[in-house]
Amino acid sequence: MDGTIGGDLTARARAHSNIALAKYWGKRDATLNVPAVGSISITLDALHTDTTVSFDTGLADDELWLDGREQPVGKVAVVLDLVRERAGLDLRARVVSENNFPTGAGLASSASGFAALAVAATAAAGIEATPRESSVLARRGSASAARSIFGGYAELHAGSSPDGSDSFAEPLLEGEAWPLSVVVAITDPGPKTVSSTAGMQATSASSPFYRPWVESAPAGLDRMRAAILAHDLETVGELAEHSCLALHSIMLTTRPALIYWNAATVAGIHAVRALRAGGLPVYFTIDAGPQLKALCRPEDAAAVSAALAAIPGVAETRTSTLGPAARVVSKS
Ligand code: 2P0
Repeated sequence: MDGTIGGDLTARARAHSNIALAKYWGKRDATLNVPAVGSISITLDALHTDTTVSFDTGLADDELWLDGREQPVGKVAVVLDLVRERAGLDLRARVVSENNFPTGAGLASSASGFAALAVAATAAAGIEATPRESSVLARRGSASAARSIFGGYAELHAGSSPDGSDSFAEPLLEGEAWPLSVVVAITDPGPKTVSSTAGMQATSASSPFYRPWVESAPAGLDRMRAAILAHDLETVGELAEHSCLALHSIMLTTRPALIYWNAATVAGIHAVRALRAGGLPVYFTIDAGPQLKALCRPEDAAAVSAALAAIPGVAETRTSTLGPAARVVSKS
């Protein structure tokens, strides 16, 4: 490709958000964006990003339009540069991205966003990429995005190679093999005040519990993987809650403290535990934001949603089943 064919290097992709059941927080290599620990996630059908990438001779600089507003390009340029390098392409790109859910609020918009970007940019540049290559590419934008390349259950490996090439996600189990639901309770749709990247940098620099977190991660991943493959909701749920609370323990002991929860988040934790005490198998998880996600069987989702929606401060609930892999939806 010689970069002279403007106008027709356009592709649109859709990728879904994901929620980690075994969490990642902290980098092994900040420049290459390699996570310090592995993680295991589920991809959510109800939350997605649609991204169109157009490489265009008429552009002097890359542009990013997110939910209708122009934004600083940031790490989008890292992903575009890698694609340009592989394709031998010397054209700037316009990236137009839309989320069907609140952006930057702990609902993994960077995961779906960078996964959609990686897939759309590769297709727009006219090059082939295996899912593993797309996963590595998406990871350069946001580590959790490596997991959103896949549907169902996925695992992101921390890897050990200095160039980060063995830090990729791969499918663990198809969603259809073990359908679960997630009820998302949105307690504050506004963007978080401390980004995940800045927050985890502060945690690794200052929490006394960060090292034990990194050291205990492999054993937690082994247990979570086995429980998912055994379709054992009780164990998956117990491990997911523990991983979530361990994550928030290192956040709370960061200096200055990262307190992502609000009152409704805490009320949601108690509501989930009360439902469970009443016999419903439901488990919570919370990311870098105040939203609570409740994991349950599809047949219990309506009862879980009703209980969470009744909490003062819960603005909205959204119920999701497990979602598909990132994919190209159109190309010209
Ligand atoms: C996770 N989170 O495993 C953890 C749990 C939030 C809490 O991955 O710096 O947006 O872009 O790699 O992937 C959010 O962090 O951070 C995240 P970067 P990312 O889902």
